[in-house]
Amino acid sequence: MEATPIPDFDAIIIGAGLSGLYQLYRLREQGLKVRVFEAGTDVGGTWYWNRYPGARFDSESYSYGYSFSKELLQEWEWSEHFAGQPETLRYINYVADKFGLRRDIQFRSRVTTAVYDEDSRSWTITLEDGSRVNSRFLITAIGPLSTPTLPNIAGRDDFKGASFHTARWPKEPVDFAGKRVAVIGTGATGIQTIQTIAGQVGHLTVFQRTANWAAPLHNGKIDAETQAKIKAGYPEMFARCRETFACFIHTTDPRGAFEVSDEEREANYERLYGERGFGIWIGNFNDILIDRKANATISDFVARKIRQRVKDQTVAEKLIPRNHGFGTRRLPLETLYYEVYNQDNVELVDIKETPIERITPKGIKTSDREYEFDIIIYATGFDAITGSFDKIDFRGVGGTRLKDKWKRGPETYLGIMVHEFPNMLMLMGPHTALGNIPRSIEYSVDWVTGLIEFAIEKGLTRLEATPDGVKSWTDHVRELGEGMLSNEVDSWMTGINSNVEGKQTRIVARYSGSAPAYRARCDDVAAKGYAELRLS
Ligand code: NA7
Repeated sequence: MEATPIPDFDAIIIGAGLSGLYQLYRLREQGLKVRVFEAGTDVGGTWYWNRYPGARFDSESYSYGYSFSKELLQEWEWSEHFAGQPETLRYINYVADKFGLRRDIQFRSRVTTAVYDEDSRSWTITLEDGSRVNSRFLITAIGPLSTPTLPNIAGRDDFKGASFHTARWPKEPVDFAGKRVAVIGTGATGIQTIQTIAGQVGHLTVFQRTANWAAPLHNGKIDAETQAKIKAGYPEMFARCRETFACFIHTTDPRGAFEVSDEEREANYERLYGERGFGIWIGNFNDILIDRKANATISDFVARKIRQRVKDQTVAEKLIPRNHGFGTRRLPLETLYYEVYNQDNVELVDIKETPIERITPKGIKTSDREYEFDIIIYATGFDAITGSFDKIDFRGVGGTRLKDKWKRGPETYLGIMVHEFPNMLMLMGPHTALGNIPRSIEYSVDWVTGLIEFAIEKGLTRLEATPDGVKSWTDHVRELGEGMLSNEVDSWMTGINSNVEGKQTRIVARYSGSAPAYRARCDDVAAKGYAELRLS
């Protein structure tokens, strides 16, 4: 009989972003042989790729960093309440250097296929250059928003000027001075880009298909006194993040919007509109995201703010969303975004009124006229959550393709495992709690590490989710989504991407229960010796 080959590695991790780096750190701590494969030329994932002007946190910096190392927490100083991308990338590099992570990361290495072999109970991955590597465990750390999509508009390649997708921004600075610039897309990315470049360009034209609700970020520098308080208060702050619904520092108001008087409600909205960060979204009344009438009160409040901030009322009306309520899509946070439209050199084109017909060599042609540009910026988002899985050909038991298995939407066990894909573990895959993402990452990585440790201790070489386990988790995730207004709206959170074939039907791609409930469920599985899994 032929000897079963010994895998090259105990674990392969795909991706050197926040998830992949921490997973590498934890598995190395266990003494395992691990290799990370990363498509980019350096660490950082989302923060490596998204170098567009104005890219920045919407979570408070200090609540976003890793919490696993006390030393790191004390050494690193965030300069702003919401750090910009360059600072965040510096931070991630600092972490990689401090813990010597780079030596186990292979850069410029895009994984194209991952195939499970039953005989050796291992995964073989193939890289773009054709090389192959084999491992017992395969961990995907490929990010929920990492496959950018360009708009499906005819003539994109005809444009003679410069064009960029925000998530593939060049490392060299782009000079906007005196340039005629177009931005297509007004999601969180488009809004950050627009407000940042509006003061640098010659002329800016924003092509908006759907207006999005946005609220002020209220960023600011962190002074020495606040810095000291932050450092002293880390344990309490992380404890708080563990208790809140989505791991942010903001706690949902226990009251409903109609449990207070009209004056009190208005005063509360006014206070939240004036406070830093996601409070107006996540720290608001407990029914604004589930009750239409409650939601209408905050939507009406923010609409009034837009009308006050934008001078031309025709433009203001175009910027007020009509097809969804406040907070039912991911809320962009802004800094003087609405005021941009008071500038003489900025124009808003509503492409529902005058649709884009094509990109031309000179610019963009709508049903109304042709606009000429030097630069076109595509802030058109991502093939979210499942998109990065679709790009790798994952083959499980008997050659089963993950893409086929998930044709009608993802089916997972705890968002971490898939039936017929033994020893494959997903970080921030579909059906997990996202929220303040590094908090969710640290939990998932610790859970996955615990499972691998358990397997090694018990001499187990095959871990698989059962069909029952997958069905019950997938049903649970669907049930949790019922009644959430966000699940009745088209957005990346409901798996919609107008530019990707087959992504026009809403799916439940995210776990929308509370993070503490998610952790309690996963902790229980671990405490019971992972008995819900098929182990051998
Ligand atoms: P989003 O939020 O998906 O926004 C993409 C934007 O691009 C949105 O305004 C889209 O309009 C617009 N878009 C997409 N395709 C087209 C075409 N073909 N024509 C015109 N306009 C188009 O992506 P972001 O990058 O802003 O943010 C993603 C997440 O990253 C964000 O939520 C944060 O969590 C970080 P639509 O609304 O679909 O009509």
